[in-house]
Amino acid sequence: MKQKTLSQYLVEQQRRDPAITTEIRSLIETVARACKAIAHCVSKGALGGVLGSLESENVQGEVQKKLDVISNDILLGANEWGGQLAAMASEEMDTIHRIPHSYPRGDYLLLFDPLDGSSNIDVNVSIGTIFSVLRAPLDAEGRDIEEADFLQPGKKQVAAGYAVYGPQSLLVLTLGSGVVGFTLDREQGSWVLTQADMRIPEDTAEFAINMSNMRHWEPPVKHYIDDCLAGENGPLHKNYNMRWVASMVADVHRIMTRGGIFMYPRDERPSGKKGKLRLMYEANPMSFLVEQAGGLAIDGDERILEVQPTGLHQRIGVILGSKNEVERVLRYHQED
Ligand code: P6P
Repeated sequence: MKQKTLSQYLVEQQRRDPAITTEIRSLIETVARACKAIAHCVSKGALGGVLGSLESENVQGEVQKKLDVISNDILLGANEWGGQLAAMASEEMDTIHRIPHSYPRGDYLLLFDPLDGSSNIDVNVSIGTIFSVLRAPLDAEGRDIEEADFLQPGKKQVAAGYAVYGPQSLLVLTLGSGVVGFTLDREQGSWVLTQADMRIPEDTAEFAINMSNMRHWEPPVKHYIDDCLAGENGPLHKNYNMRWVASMVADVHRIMTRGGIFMYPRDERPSGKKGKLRLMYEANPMSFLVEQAGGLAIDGDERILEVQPTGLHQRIGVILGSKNEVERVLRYHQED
């Protein structure tokens, strides 16, 4: 059967939905091309001199890995000249990156975690890129883009996606009408459509959480996990399995593929009050994808996509995945 490439898929989507502008189509193609370049760098590992850490720290106070900076530079370089964007924001950059005046300025804002799961780079465990597309505010015409222009709730996203650099390199994408998956054909150098309509099963018996943080969790999370561990004789009447890759893209992709619930909840430590994951370029894009695939994403109290951001790098508790299981955890938060 003739393979459908990302470009062909996007042209067909544009024909079906005029909201998918040529700017959006070419922006997604550019990001996908950048992810191909990152996948190539990642796959070289020690042979490419890309492993290990730098002396520098990012805005999160985390030691930067060489590949963090390489991936960030690839995304900046690929996306700044095309005319689709007004500005970019990244986990790896303290402030926003405005499009230089030497290039045409477009209507969209691109946010990304260029290489998520950095702690796994040096041990050859799947890592990935997460990206989110917003429309620049109409009142931004004729003035410089400011950080505040990025602070839009996740429900305003125009598109979102992630690439997973693992046994296969995959690209998972939503333009607001469902979720599709592509596999990188390394011989052709193209992203080929391999999952035409990704749907998350509404029920699950598999949870993903870093159990070493248990003593810091809020009571509803402790209560829920205790009930999962109680198994078929416990209040949830089923035996649960556990997974934790410590790469959000890998854990979320598993859930997009076979269901499950992913939890990086806020915790009671002052540092962990709002959680570890970042709202704008991790939680929001992943929540958009999960809900487009029939799942649900909350911070413990409300849908993540409804949260009004207050800072570009703000953190948030994340509980997402199979709809009925996330609704169960929401009830624990409401009743405890
Ligand atoms: P921990 C990776 O650094 C990351 O931001 C997410 O990809 C992942 O889900 C989480 O942190 C893992 O955190 O505390 O288990 O190492």
